[in-house]
Amino acid sequence: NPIYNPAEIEPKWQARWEADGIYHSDVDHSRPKHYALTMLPYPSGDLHIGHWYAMTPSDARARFMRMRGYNVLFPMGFDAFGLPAENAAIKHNIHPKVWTYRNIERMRKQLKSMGSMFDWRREAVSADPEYYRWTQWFFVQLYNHGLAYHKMSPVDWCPNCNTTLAREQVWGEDRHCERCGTPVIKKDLDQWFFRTTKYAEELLRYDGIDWPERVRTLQTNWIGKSSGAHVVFTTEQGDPLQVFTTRPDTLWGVTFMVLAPEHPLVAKITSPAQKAAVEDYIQQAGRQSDIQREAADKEKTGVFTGGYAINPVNCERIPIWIADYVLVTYGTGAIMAVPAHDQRDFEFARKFGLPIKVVIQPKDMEPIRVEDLPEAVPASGVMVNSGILTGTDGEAAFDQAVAFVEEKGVGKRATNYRLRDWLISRQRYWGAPIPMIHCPTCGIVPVPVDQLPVLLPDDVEWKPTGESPLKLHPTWRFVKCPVCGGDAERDTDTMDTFMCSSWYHLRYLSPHYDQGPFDPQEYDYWMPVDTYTGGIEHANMHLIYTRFFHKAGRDMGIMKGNEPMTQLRNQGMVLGEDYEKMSKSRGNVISPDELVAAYGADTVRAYLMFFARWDMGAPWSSSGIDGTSRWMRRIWATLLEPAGGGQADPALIRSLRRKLHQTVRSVTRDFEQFEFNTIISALMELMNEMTKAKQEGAFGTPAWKEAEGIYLKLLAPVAPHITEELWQRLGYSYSIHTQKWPEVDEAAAAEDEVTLVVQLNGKVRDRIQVPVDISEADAKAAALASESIVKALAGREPKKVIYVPGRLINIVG
Ligand code: ANZ
Ligand code: ZN
Repeated sequence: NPIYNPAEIEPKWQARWEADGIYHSDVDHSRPKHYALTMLPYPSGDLHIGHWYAMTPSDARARFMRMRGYNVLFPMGFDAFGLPAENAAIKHNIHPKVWTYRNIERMRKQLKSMGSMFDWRREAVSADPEYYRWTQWFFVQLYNHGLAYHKMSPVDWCPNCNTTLAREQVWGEDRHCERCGTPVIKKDLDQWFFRTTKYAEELLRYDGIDWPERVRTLQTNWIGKSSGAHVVFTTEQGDPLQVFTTRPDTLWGVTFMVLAPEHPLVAKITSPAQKAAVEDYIQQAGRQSDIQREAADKEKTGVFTGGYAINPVNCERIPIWIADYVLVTYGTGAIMAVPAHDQRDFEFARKFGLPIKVVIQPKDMEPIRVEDLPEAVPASGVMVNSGILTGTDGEAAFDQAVAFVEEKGVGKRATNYRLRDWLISRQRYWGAPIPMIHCPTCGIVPVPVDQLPVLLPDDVEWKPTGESPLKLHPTWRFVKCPVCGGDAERDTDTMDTFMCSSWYHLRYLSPHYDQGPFDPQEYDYWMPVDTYTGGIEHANMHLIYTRFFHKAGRDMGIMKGNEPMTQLRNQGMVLGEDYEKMSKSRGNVISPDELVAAYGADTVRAYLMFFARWDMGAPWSSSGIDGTSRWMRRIWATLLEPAGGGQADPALIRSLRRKLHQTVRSVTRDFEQFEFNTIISALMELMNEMTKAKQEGAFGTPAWKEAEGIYLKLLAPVAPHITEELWQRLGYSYSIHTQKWPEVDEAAAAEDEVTLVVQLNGKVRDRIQVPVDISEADAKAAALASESIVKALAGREPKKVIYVPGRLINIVG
């Protein structure tokens, strides 16, 4: 008998499938379409077990959808630009391009070793000029539509990576760089931004998309919408000083104002006597992070500016302070302080001896004595000491306050978002060059689209100088202005790589198309993405950027529909065996290559689907994989090794077929619902049942042949190689992967017996097992024979027996 040897059959079938192109996503117009997308990897060098954990079930599900009769597009590519390549260049003196493409080569091989059904003709690599030509093209479109703009702004700067970092790339209390751990500093630079904030409101709506609640909540919090009002105070120098407040109803309780230390009016309002203290404080605040500054438990600090403002609702003269708990990046960077009702303002007032004025009397509290207040008073109740608002409460007070300031022309209703515009510029080499030209005469001019791509030069030196290596290139940046023909310079920054990954799902549609970013016909057929799978850690950046990108594309007439991805599902994380996150530095990384060499890809795939709930993840455990491996060998032997038989007890056949069709039902449902571990356990159970049936003579019967065929089809998406091999050895025609998914035979799947509830006068007394097709008379007789009924009736005749078929019998007695 042949033995199961994955090392032999896996490469054999992979080569055959590739040669035959059985996974090409061709379109048969009689079938519905399914675009299954899994997040593309960064070519860091090696595929790790986390990639397999994410991708195997996605692959299995795409295969399942194909067998279910869909035209399936399941592409793969590489998010190939980015810092690690450049850091490797500096460290190992290797060109980022060489490093990146070498890694891609290696990872592509690994991906193929999984036996995945990726259609490699659709591969897209974001660092290919034919790809980034269109990334640049999108940039120009956004610019032409007013969605990209240039401005000087302070940025977080990593002095080690020599680059700006997005807010999300700065981590921890000490504000370190996400990639290298170096503390981040502030720097002023000319930068490109995309107007993501224009879409803040629309991004809060998730109409028609099936995305996990958790992701929507993360996005909603990230966008951070607050409703309130802008109110304009006036400084004594006569400058308007606008604040954003969510509580305009507390305007009569304002006793001071606080500006962020970086606020532009600070210098002007500061009195000569306070100048030294103010400047000192600004210095000190600049060294801290927004997170540190916002921390609720932080001891309040601040300095009086010596300046005053006038409160527009009651003309009171109030002092202006600066303090680091007010952030320059939020709202207007200035607040009206209401210490009686805002805890941070309360602490500040107590610390610096500033007045506190109660303007809201909560309904369930004694009249408040300010001197005794231990903390801010909850800001809900009836307005007091508030001019025209006095006596009003709740929302009415809010609305009246807004109406009042609007009428006086000193404020209006306003909505504020935490979301910032997307900072695109990176002062690095290995990215898509920003296709803009700076002309001393014409200003900023986009590179004409017929001159795209602006190619990255190969001959650069990446010394960590703090400047973009493109700036140091002897010739690259010097160009003629496309408008006036005069001497001009290229923008020497490259784009944030999140720009590349915001539209890769579109490049897959036609990766070599050269009339646009994608072939519109392919777009019309395949888009939107039907199922997107990947990590929840992308909830805030990639998944917001890609939605923004799609909506902007729609408004520019390039894309269609409101959302790029209809359904999103997130996998959990595989931790190290030690319950820690897997990382090279911890030395707890599990290499899929070694596992494949030891067990074969099919076993690794099945085990990854089995050992944890896919959406939860779990610490890796090597011990369980042997069980999965034994199961594979058992399948091989049970289906292949001949046995006597050909005749079996009809009851045995009946129960084999019942189990078989119940498994078809549960596996189908579980694939639909992304519940992969239960697919494996159901298939293991069915194999147990089949092994038993084989021992009892079922081998070779029609029911056995049915079970054998269906078993292989159910397993095919999980373990593509062994199923193809057995399919062939058992004499079926190639390929199992183009077979139709099995249908449930409902009659076969039905249970033989049902449980009837037996009641006496409406109270449950017993439950009995009866054949499904029992007659009414037999059912009643069985109920009356129940021990507890016999006892309860004690010989009496029941008055009436009511039978609800398949459910219950009620005895009235
Ligand atoms: C007066 C007031 C009274 C406030 C009260 C709150 C409660 P969210 O909900 O997060 O949007 N604020 C405004 N800009 C700020 C900034 N740049 N840095 C720190 N705090 C800022 O919070 C809005 C509230 O946070 C605003 O409403 C303002 O304080 C403060 F009983 O104004 B409020
Ligand atoms: Zn010019």
